[in-house]
Amino acid sequence: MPPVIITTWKFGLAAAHTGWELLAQGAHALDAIEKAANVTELDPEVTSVGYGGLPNREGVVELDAAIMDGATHAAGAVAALTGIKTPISVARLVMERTPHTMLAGDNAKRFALANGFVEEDLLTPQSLARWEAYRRAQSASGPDVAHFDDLPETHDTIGLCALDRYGDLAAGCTTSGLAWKWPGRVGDSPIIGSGLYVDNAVGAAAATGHGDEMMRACISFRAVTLMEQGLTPQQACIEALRYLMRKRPPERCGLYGAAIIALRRDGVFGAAATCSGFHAPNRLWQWAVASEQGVQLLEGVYVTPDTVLPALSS
Ligand code: SD4
Repeated sequence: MPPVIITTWKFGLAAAHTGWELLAQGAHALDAIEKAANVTELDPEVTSVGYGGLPNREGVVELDAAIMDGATHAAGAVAALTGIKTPISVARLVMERTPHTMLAGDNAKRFALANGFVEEDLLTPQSLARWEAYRRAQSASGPDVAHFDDLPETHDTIGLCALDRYGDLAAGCTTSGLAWKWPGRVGDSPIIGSGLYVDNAVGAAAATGHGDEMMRACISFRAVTLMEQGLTPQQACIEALRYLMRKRPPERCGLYGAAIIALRRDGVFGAAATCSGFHAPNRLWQWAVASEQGVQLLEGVYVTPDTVLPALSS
């Protein structure tokens, strides 16, 4: 089986590259997902994931992450984790060393520290300066920032799906969530079925965007289920978003961005995003693919509730 890894966003290129190198050397999909996600988590320039991620409204970086193994259907997640740079690796240990699927908050940190992780300051000078600017704007203009999607680079998750040479799939998701979120807010990313889902017999999916909307529609589970019903990965991504927009129409619920990537067990992949939130020149829906054909950055497709499904071609 020729391996392939897909990731959300342009900043996922480096992760895709690392994941692909591991897969090409014979790594299992689960290991490729974790190590690839770590690349983004540790990059201080990525302001929406791991170290350097923008904090909550009180200036605390709270991280959500999850990982899921197609071979065993096991999953692990952490929510509102503070002080640990690589939350997806903690999520993996939740999967492997506890009888549970998710640990949250201070007790997730206690678990991480007990398992050898080191507590570190996740704020960079840049993310601290942006939080201070947000605070100044708040005191000047009023109580709340309602439209997260209006703000550049205030959120974006790296979601990843991989297929290894043994025919096994895995998926991962890691994020600092929405900048300036309420303390304790948990988004879609660590929720199995929302931020990610994988069924080795079908395929994998991972999501990014406004989690408070997306988690109401379990869109990763939906995309995998749609593939199971015979839709292509591209069709499944489009249809999962059309479902979300039927239930939560942007004109009624406010503009929000939502995007999803999907990888079928035979290596065919697809992706889609809502127009609202993800099509402005400074906010294109881009995603990365790494395979034997090299590492590519792709854009689109953009979906509205009226989008017609493309013909079933692969
Ligand atoms: C969240 N889904 O916490 C994440 C953020 C994100 O593009 O992916 N934004 O809601």
